[in-house]
Amino acid sequence: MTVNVGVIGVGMIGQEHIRRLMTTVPGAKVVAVSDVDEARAREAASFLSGIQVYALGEDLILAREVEAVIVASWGPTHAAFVLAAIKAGKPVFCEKPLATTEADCSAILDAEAAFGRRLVQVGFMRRFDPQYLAMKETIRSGAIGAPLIFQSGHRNASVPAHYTGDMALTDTAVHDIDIGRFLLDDEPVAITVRAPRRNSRAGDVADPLMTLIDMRSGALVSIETSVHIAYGYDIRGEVIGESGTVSLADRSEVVVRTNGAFMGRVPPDWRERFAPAFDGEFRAFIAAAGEGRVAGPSAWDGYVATVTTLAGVKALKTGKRETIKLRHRPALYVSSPGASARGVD
Ligand code: ISE
Repeated sequence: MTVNVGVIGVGMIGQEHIRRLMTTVPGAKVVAVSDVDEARAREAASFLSGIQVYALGEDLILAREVEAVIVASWGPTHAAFVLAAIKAGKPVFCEKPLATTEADCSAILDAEAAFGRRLVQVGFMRRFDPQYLAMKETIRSGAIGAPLIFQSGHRNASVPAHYTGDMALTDTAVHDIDIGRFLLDDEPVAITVRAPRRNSRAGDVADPLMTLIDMRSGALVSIETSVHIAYGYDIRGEVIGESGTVSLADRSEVVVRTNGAFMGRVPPDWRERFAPAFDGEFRAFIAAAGEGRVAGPSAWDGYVATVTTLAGVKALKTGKRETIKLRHRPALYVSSPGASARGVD
């Protein structure tokens, strides 16, 4: 069975998703595209056959040939497209952030609840990464005892020109926040953010940052973001438990020994590092959409991530520990991280 997909937003990530859907995801066919820049949409469509181009994302969502929607447009536009897809009863994959305000995230939760079942998958691809899944399985097995601390390191060699201000929280640490909830099966209750001496490459970007999140169980999540670190794209992670630790292993195809030293390879960017995770999230989306449902990270996960990053932006400004107040979790999302005994509302 083939799922006909419409893609809204054909910038770098949108084009990457189109390529993946057409080449590596079984059962997916991109049939429509839309972009705020119509010429760019036409150009993206010209590489594929039989694609409809829509000037408006709303029209793409309503188009008869479109069975599932991918939202990869500019963050502030996400909420309106996701709400329109829910209204149309179509499964929708939304890149992070789900929405840029708490009110818009909440409106999406309400719309899904009113529809009666989940239709939204959020693009937190790390949940499909084999290394993080192995960490999760180790914690679940009890091998390291109860998890007490998750230390995450998120390093980008560089970031694009449109990356400004506090995006290290809203665009970068947002992934660590989500994977921290997933690994610890816990919810955030407060956040503190400290900015040390700035990287001289960083311009007006707050970089690096150290973020500390208190979780409901009392566990701590610490996140180091360094987004101008030049040497490569490096994702670190370790969970410290009561009787052991589990960490992401360094992975390199080769180890080179020369001149009294040894070296491995660091990927240049997230496209390479998380390729298997992106494959996994779209396989899951298309397989579920083929059955008229969705799986993977939910609108609740998108909501918690946005509320947490917004509290982080405030904490960076105030220098204080800011409380994170989550709304009551609707029944639709009981299987989300934090819904266990420890995290129940
Ligand atoms: C980018 O938007 C991503 O999602 C990448 O995973 C992250 O590493 C990068 O910092 C973000 O800008």
